[in-house]
Amino acid sequence: MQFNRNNLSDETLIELFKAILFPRMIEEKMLLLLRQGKVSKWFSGIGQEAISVGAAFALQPDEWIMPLHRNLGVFTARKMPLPDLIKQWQGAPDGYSKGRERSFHFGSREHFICGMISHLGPQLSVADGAALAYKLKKEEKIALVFTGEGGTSEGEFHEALNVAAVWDLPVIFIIENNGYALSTPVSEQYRCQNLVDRAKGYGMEGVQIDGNNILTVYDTVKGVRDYCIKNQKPYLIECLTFRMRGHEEASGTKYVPKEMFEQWIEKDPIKNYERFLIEQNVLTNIELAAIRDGLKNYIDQSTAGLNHMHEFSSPFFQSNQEISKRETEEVYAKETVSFDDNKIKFHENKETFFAPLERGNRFIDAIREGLRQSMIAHPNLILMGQDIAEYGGAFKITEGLLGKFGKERVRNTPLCESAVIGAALGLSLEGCKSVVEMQFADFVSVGFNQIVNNLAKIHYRWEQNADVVIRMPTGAGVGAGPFHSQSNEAWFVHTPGLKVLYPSSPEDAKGLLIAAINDPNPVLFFEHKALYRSVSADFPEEYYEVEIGKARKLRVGADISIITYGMGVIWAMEYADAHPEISIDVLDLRTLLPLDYKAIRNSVNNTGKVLVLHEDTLTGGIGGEIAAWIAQNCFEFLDAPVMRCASLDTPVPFNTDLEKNFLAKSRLDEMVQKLIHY
Ligand SMILES: Cc1ncc(C[n+]2csc(CCOP(=O)(O)OP(=O)(O)O)c2C)c(N)n1
Ligand SMILES: [Mg+2]
Repeated sequence: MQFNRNNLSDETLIELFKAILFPRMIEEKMLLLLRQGKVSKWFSGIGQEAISVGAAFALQPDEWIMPLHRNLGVFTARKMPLPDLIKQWQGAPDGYSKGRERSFHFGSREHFICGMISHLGPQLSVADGAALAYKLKKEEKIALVFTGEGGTSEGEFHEALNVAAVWDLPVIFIIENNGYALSTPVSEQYRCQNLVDRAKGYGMEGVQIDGNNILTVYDTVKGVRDYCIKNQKPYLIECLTFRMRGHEEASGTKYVPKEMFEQWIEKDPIKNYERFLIEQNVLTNIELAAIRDGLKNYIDQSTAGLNHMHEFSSPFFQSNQEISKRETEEVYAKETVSFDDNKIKFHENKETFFAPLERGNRFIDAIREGLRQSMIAHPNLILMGQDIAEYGGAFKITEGLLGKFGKERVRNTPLCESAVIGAALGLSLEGCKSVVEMQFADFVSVGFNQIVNNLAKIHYRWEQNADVVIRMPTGAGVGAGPFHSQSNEAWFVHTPGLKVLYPSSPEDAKGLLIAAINDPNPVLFFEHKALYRSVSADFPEEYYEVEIGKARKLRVGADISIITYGMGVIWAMEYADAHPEISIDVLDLRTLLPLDYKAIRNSVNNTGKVLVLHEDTLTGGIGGEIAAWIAQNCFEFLDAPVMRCASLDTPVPFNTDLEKNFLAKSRLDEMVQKLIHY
């Protein structure tokens, strides 16, 4: 192995040596602790340390790194105290993730390390977002993200590299090509000669390097960092290396030919570097031994007297109730990460803030106005979506915003929902808010993983908020067929960590959208397409919030309650107007997660007969949840079973007659009559 010290001082060479040796020695100790049941299983980075350490050293300490499961060297290079890391590996309640996450699946704002989710690829897009924030704030920084060669087969790799290239983002993508993805060798993973060849296809530069040579890694990443900052471009680095242990500790390596180990042990990143330092007289054998002893002592001290993993006598755990209360509360963020207002400039004078509306009082105008005022209120708010800039979006909601706020903040995106939602999370790391427009709510399925696994869980896992609103033009009744008509709110209501809003009037649409943007948590904001231009009603001009989690009583009645939301509200009110002989209590939920149980109880109490109405299909719809809650909590008020009126359990049909039959509205009268006559 050829080492080139360039003009690195002896001190730097020695510092790098200590930094590469440290994770190796920690892992050797971890093997013992694992056998004693004192730490959990992890993914070994033995043999690959030069990449984690070399890359982390080439960055400034306040530049975000998105590591993966094999990157202990990143955590140690960022100087996370070993005793704290050990608590994390023990699942201790006072560890980085408070016992909520496994080995390396956590992050730390203090160390600018963004924790991975198990799905691997999503990290790549999050790095895009952090890099976008640097770019918008004109900071001379890059984000750096790791992937294994297996992870390069994920769609997210393609999406994230493409977005980084199209948006000229200063982000470094590092592939750690270690020969295997679990048991799958590279020959069963990809067909191109070298993974770095893909850089060209994305329109970015790339280089393949020896990932076991720490000086090569350090020097390359340093140079590439300068390039990315100067040219405002991304870069792909493929590091060739080898995984010297099983996929996960204790999972075996039977599938790896013995010769491979023999070949790669010769290329061990530490032994070779050590030899080089001795040959160059940078270190003597005595000094080397002293470094080892020093690290060993520190590791021994940090691990002395550890409990068995299951033996916490923790002051944190008092009663089940207290644990549950804290656990559920901490799923959501209370505050947003602070942001320096001066970094992204206003494109509109604040005086125009309360300028009178020019654009009428339709549902669509209310949403646009909510967006416009929020863009002024938050200079750190970025809008992203397909065709939202010049074109104004598929429904023209964002029309005119580009002219007021500029192309940096009103961003057309390539066709890649997952990368854009991941990038939105990356923006949050740097204190930026974002609103992502789905062209149709149906298309959120290809960004689903980022929402339900990354955005939704991140605050619970390591206290980072995801300050993202996802706008969802939803619903049927417009003859648009199975993939432009779905109601998919129930997918998200089932996911702790999200908030789900679904207004039915212009006033609520504007106020709830503003509240959603002000809220530091990820919010799914459903907008029924058929309401955009069909519903008009005055809404306040000022910048106001409608409180999240509060239902609205639209009509007080004594015979039956209709509990509903979205288009269901329009149907219920029409029905009530057309049937003055029935005294109907109508409750518009407005927020589906969290539900307003107090308002629901009130309505049940008024009538004793409840119909839950929604456009979504019946099975697994929110109606089931509400009905179950009422049965359990309001049984004494009930004079009839809780009934549900929902759309047919089929995809949404295209033909207008079929669609009419599909929709819940076609069964509303039947269900009301059934309930009344029960
Ligand atoms: C979406 C997804 N599919 C499958 C897995 C299971 N899995 C975890 S790590 C891994 C192999 C990853 O290989 P590679 O990207 O080469 O990284 P390495 O483990 O070699 O460092 C697999 C299949 C996963 N975590 N996520
Ligand atoms: Mg691999």
